[in-house]
Amino acid sequence: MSATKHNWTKQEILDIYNKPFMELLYEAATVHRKNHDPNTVQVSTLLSIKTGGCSEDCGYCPQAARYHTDIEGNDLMSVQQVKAQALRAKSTGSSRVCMGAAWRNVKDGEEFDQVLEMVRTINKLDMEVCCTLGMVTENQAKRLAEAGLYAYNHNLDSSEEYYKEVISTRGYQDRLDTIDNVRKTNVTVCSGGIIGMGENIEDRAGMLVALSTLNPQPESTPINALVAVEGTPLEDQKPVSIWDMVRMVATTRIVMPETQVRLSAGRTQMSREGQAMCFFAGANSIFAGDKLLTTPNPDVNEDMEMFKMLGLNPQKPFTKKVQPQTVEAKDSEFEALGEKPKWTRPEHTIERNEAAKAKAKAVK
Ligand code: SAM
Ligand code: DTB
Ligand code: SF4
Repeated sequence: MSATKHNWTKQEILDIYNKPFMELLYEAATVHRKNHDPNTVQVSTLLSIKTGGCSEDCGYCPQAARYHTDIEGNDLMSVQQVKAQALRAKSTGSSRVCMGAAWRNVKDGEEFDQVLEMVRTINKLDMEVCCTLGMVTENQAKRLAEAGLYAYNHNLDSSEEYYKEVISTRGYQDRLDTIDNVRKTNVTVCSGGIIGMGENIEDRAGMLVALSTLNPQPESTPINALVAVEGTPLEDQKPVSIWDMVRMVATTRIVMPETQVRLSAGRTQMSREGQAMCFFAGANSIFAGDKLLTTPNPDVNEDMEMFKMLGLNPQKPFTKKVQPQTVEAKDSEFEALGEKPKWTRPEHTIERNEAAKAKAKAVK
């Protein structure tokens, strides 16, 4: 039986986060070694299968249609394009492809059918397939599972309190409900968040309470440092310090001993020494490839050089869980229900989101 603790309180987490740095690092590294091979790091490649034009108002996101950013939008990629990119990722040592779509939620129809075909195609390449498509219903999660999805990424992003300062077009409970829907299948849950959005340490601890009290805890947890993109409401946020990043990674490792902690967005701002501290503190996954979804990421060759220098090895696919079976579309036991789920729209006013929207209108 797992001894993982599921009743972390905010105070307990704050006490860990605020420990003297060396104590924190030592404790996190000890937990890490007990639960993982410290020289193995899982490598995922992101693929933005549908870029930009999103209806949501997420204050951090360059893909929200209402802000003026200079990203290039794209309709849904073809299955063949996705297959070519997945093969490329595999050849550079990635074990997982994570397909992201700038959608509020999944809608049944041709586009979702195409995504299901992408999942089947990548699973047949013997790579782990992850999707991040916004909110999903139980039936949609089951269809993804049946196609061979390995993981679903759906971030809580911050504490419930601070979430309201960043997004007004959906609520925290929608995110938790989606995670619940994914949990009704054998797809693993990937959920984490962003630091550097102007939140305080209590918010960081609050997010970790929400994640660590899920039972089971997420199988992977991305910790993103905000990439402050011009035109978004958070464009003026100062880069998060490496010390905060290490503290966040270490605390995540301690409260979620078995999760794969992913050092996610923001690595272009980090030195190799900084990243090495994160790996020591328990990070054991990265996004590789010169692009995240729309913003830059370190070059793959540089990452592989860093791995060599640190003696790290990329994790093989399906190390933590067996490969799911793919059921072909014609043999599916689920049909598109065409549901109209009631995901919320709180629509409260967030001043900086309104200001960024007004600025975008003036430019257009
Ligand atoms: N549309 C889907 C959704 O929001 O769930 C999936 C894609 S969305 C881009 C996935 C995640 O990327 C967000 O939850 C957020 O954690 C992260 N993200 C987006 N923009 C970011 C930024 N500028 N800096 C850091 N992380 C970011
Ligand atoms: C996650 O937590 N981070 C990734 C992935 N999950 C989908 C996305 C980071 C996006 C950074 C901003 C961009 O490139 O658009
Ligand atoms: Fe849309 Fe996702 Fe970006 Fe929010 S984070 S604006 S839902 S793509």
